Amino acid sequence: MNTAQPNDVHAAWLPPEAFRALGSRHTLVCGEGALVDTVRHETAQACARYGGSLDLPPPRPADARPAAGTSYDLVLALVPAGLLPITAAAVEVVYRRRHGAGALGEEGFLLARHAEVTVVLAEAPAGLLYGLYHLVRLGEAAFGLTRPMELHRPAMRLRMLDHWDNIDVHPVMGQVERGYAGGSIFWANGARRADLTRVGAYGRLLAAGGVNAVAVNNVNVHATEMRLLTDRLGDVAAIADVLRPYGIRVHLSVSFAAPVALGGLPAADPLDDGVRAWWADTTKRVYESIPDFGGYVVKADSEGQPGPFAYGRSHADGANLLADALAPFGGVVHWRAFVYNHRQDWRDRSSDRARAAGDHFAPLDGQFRDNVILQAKHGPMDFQPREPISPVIAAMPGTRLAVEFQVTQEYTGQQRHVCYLAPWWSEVLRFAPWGDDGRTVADVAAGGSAAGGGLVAVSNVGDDPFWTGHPLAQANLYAFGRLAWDPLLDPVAVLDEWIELTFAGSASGGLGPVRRALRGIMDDSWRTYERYTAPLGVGFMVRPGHHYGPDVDGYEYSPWGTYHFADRDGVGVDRTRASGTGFTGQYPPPWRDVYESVERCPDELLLFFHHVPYGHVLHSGSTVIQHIYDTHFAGVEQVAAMRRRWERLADVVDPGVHARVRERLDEQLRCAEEWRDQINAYFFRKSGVPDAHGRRIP
Ligand code: GCW
Repeated sequence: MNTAQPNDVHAAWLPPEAFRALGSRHTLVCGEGALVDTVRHETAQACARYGGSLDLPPPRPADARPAAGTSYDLVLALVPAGLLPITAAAVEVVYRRRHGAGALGEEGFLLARHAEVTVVLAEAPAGLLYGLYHLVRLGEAAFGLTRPMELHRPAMRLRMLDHWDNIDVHPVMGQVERGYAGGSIFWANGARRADLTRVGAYGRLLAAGGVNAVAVNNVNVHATEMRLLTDRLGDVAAIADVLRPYGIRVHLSVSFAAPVALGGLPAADPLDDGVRAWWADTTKRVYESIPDFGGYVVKADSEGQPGPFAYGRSHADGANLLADALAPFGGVVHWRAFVYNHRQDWRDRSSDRARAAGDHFAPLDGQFRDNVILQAKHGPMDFQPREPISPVIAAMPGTRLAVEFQVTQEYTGQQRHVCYLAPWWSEVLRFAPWGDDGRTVADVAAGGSAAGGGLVAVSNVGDDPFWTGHPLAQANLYAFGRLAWDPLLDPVAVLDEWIELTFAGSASGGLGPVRRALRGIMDDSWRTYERYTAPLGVGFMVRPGHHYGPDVDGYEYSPWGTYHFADRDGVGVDRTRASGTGFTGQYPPPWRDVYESVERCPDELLLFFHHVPYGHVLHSGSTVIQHIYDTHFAGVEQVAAMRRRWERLADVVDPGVHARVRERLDEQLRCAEEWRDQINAYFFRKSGVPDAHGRRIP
């Protein structure tokens, strides 16, 4: 195993310096298994660099008494173990008395400081690995004088990244669909990469953030990629081998039509015995070569992908077919709820893309097998910078639900713009669909007494030397894992963690100036992005196809169902029950009534739910038209300020990183000005209402 970075790659959030505190200690690691070996390996490397030492205790009988007289600074131990030194044994006794065995679960760990020794205990190997990376995050603070005992367990069992990576370069979408960081780390030019060092380094980064599952290919499954399930399965197994030491399971996107395309069957009808046998047999083979395979991801009857509708069957029939094939091996199927008609008639005002997932899936609640996870995008449309939550999340109490985010910045600046998304995700995760006293979106994804579906996100990495194109976009990948582990974390604190880990030791003059500058640039960057793009939740004013930059009417007369309905009098989509598409009725109370009411609807979602005149007065006191002008002028000024802040770090951070971010900020400013001018000009021309402050609108 090699935890070294490939030479041509920047270290992201685990540079060697992040291991200084750990590496200068005298450490004992107790336990067996591949993930414990990873812990040893990480510790040994850190010690080699920073002068500490690592003890590998010889196996002792289970009834051995605690070893006295040892002087470790740090003990990382899988319990129960009979060989703990006396300090760690004492911590174990307290833990058992307080919590009882099993409280840490498969992935949890405990951190304590006792008699000047830092102790990390876990009951399963993955827990020890997460404990190690937690220590790295804490740095010297892990070795402070006192620390109360802390117990850490992930809120979500499944914390997963989907890759929209293709094996063959797709003529329109390229190697990575919606990828903004170069080619795929898994695939290049029609084949698996021979050198998977980069994949190992990726697995390590993900483990340090808390991610434990990765789907290695695009949900739009094309002909070559389809064969990963059968004759190219060896490629998936090779990737699984490299990710396994980091506690990451591999999942595969499969085509619903595979029995036809790969198996030569006449149809893929989910109720056909031959089709069921084909999936059962094919899945058995997958587990023969990858015993810890995670499962399948399916996009069916969506944007041209095949699905059960072709056979007059429901999505429950389709999902259960695959679930039954996976069940004997403990696998799951992630069945995506992103199903809508992309051949809509824009003249038909009654159809509404926002309704689609709810209309298709809510009636199927209770019909899915236990190992089906219905994967719903967090909003009803498509990863816009502002949407309400998808009502599907609140409509299916009898179904395991996963919430899907988009780390890759398709609609949020494509990794040319700084847009730290964790505050947005945090808002979504904390949202309480049944009102303030009820469960949150995070609670739904985590599951109650039954297992939840967890969190999934579309990854943003590629073979770019900075991993994510925009070096600051790494923070989104890190934050996704952290929020999936603990959705209540403060996104600003997570950003701080990322800054500490990433720039540890490499910033001349200490971390203070870097932290201040990055906080100033990133904390509010999602809201800044929102300000200079489509206003008040209306969404989709982007250029069709590639989705970068402004085009107010780009999708206005298109079949994709993405409209704003601006005319000379007003703008917005009437989704009320009273006079519109009725979408508000998909929410439970209180939101069905809050969103229904033009008075009560939150400003930031007003145009998502209502068509209002330009003179409509917002809660903020501003009119809609003046709000549009003001936010667009302000957004651009904020980007200019970001750029000035970054300039001040010119001699402070790595020159390569500095140059790359500067180049991106230049583009962000150019593009934000373009957005401002197009949006302002468009609405000025439509409405004829001048800016109250007389600023220039072209
Ligand atoms: O956001 C849209 C993208 C498609 C993507 C689709 C999906 C993988 O524009 O490129 O396809 O969502 O989520 O399936």
